[in-house]
Amino acid sequence: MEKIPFTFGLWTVGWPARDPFGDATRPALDPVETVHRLAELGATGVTFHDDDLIPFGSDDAERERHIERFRAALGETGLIVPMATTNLFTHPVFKDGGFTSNRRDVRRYALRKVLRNIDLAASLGAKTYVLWGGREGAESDSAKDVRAALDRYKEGLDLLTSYVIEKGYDIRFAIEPKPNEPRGDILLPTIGHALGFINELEHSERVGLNPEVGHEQMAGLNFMHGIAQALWHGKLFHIDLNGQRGIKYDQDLVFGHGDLLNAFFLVDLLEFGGPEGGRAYEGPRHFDYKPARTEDVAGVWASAAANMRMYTLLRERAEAYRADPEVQAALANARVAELSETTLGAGETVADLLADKTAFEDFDVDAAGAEGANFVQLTQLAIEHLLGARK
Ligand code: DIG
Ligand code: MN
Ligand code: MN
Repeated sequence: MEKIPFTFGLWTVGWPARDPFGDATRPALDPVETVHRLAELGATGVTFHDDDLIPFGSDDAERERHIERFRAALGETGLIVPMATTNLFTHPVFKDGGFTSNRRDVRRYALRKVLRNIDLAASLGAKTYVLWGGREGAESDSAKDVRAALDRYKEGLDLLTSYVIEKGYDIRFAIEPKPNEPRGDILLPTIGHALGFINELEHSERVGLNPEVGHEQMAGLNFMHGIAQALWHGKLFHIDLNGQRGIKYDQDLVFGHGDLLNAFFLVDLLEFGGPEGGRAYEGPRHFDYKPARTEDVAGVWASAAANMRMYTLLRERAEAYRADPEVQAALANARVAELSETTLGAGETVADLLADKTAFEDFDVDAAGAEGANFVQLTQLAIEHLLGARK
């Protein structure tokens, strides 16, 4: 089997576990050490926010030193940088957002900060640039003119896409939706909102999605369904994998440590949902998670390994599920493949449909309504594979 392209953000394993209610429980991690440790664990790439790599406020000489150390570590390990992003959420200047701050001067500063990191991302070979608008939002409905905010968001995206096109960068942008936290209400809160917004952009072909498991689940949504729709639109440019246990604060758990069954069907979709049963998504399997605040540094690396193990085990289980003759029979019983048949036959017109008495006048709705759908058996079989009760 080809190597699964697992990637991690520097900020994930490097989280010192400071939260709104407590101090850090772990020391800061040197990005160079992270690169080496992730390579040892089997990751193929690493991602970063500008400030993860270059401390905010560094002068040019310090900036270059941090970048050169990072490049050297990449060279020594062979790790790649598929994605980069910008921190537009930590410094107080962004307390009302970056692209959609009410303050014009802050919006201009935010765009400059992104443009600078896009240049670095391009020099490192990144193909995807993520935009998580964690501070783009409001707590007070009177404080943010949402239509004006969307105008500014569009203005920002149109500027950035025009910039990468003019520079000839092989970079696409991926919006990462999230419904709330740290803002009371974040703009572009779900995959659906972001898809609608992308349609209005000048270079919409350069803008897609970076959905995160827990963020859709914080909104009570089915993440696998969201990914399926993102794929249907051709807009799954990247993905943030982690775990979430219900509608609560953003837990950023290890992948699969939340809704395990949905994680199973997500991996099944990504790995086997494509043409001829191949991959539906070829991009990085990127983990954006937080090692629990309770863990020490050894626990951090164990949790990083756990993400990859969870994905790999779920891939194995999904492969066995699809190969199981009983599953295949249950899928046929549930008429799952029939949904892929067009409702009208080739060349059939509305007139033909109107003339077809079996479609309406002679259709036995009671018999159809009485027929069992046989769906529960599919879930049972999936869980039995997950539990190792079936091979
Ligand atoms: C949080 O889920 C966000 C930030 O960590 C980052 O901007 C983005 C990158 O995947 N995810
Ligand atoms: Mn998250
Ligand atoms: Mn994320």
